[in-house]
Amino acid sequence: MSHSSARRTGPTRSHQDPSVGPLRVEFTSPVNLDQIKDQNPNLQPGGRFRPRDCEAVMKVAIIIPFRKREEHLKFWLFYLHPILQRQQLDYGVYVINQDGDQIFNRAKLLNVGYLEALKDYDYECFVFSDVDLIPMDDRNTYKCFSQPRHLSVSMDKFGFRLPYNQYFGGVSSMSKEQYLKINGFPNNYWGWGGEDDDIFNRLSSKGMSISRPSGDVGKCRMIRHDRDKKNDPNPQRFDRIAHTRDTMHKDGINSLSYQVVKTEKFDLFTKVTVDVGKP
Ligand code: UDH
Ligand code: NGS
Repeated sequence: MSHSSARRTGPTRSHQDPSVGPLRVEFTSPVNLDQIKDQNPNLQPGGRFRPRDCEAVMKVAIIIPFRKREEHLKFWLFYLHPILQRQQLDYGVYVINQDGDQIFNRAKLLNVGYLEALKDYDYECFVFSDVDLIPMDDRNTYKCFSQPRHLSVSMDKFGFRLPYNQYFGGVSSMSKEQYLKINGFPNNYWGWGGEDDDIFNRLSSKGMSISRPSGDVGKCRMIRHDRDKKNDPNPQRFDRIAHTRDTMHKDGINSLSYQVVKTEKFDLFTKVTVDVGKP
């Protein structure tokens, strides 16, 4: 089961290959939940896993902000469960589903995911992932590092490079300590854009730097989609990110309020449906 014993033999691999390296990722034929369940017999209810024959690398909660993206979630589960198991993580998958039809609030959902996952288990690391991003190399380990990690560094839609140096969107990870040091994430970015830049500002204001995999290992694909309803660009985002340092101590995990509507343990993930309110 050790990574070091794995050998890379070619540029492309199937996601089921036990060794590490580049993976073939495509979204042409749909996948179904029963098939994914059959292919992952070692999962525990709620989308939990821990390696049987060795001590896990880390206890990781994967938090996915979500609303009405069922097809994307199936691809995510199809690709990620085998990868996360090969990475020997003690992990759980939490889909944080925004209830109702108010404006979407990605960062607030991530805050909810942090707290709700901790009610389940003593997680030490949190990976925050958009539902439509799939890594193309399983050496991109979904764990935490001594500095906050940006994992989706080389996305197909940006021509496999960073769109800008401070970009922290898509998939990132933080230890509990790193997350608490910045008072979690902002709760008041309603609609699209800027919340990831606010998180970057929080980290840099606390003297942290961003750790990243190489461009090669950090390659990933985004499932193409149209703009969602109720997630139009937030006109306030530029003003907000200009003031992160002034607002971050009163807006974050210490000011988070929400109502859990229901928590469901499915075979492949735990779904927390939550009312996060409105602007
Ligand atoms: N998300 C949902 N449902 C929504 C909105 C967002 O699940 O209605 C989640 C999902 O995990 C998504 C993430 O929030 O991956 C980020 O939101 P986003 O997909 O809106 O951000 P992205 O940058 O798309 O991927 C922006 C609009 C792109 C329009 C492209 C037109 N060709
Ligand atoms: C920046 C946004 C980020 C966003 C990034 C990539 O401009 O939130 O583009 O967007 N920041 C602001 O708007 C202030 S993307 O090309 O993925 O749609 O993540």
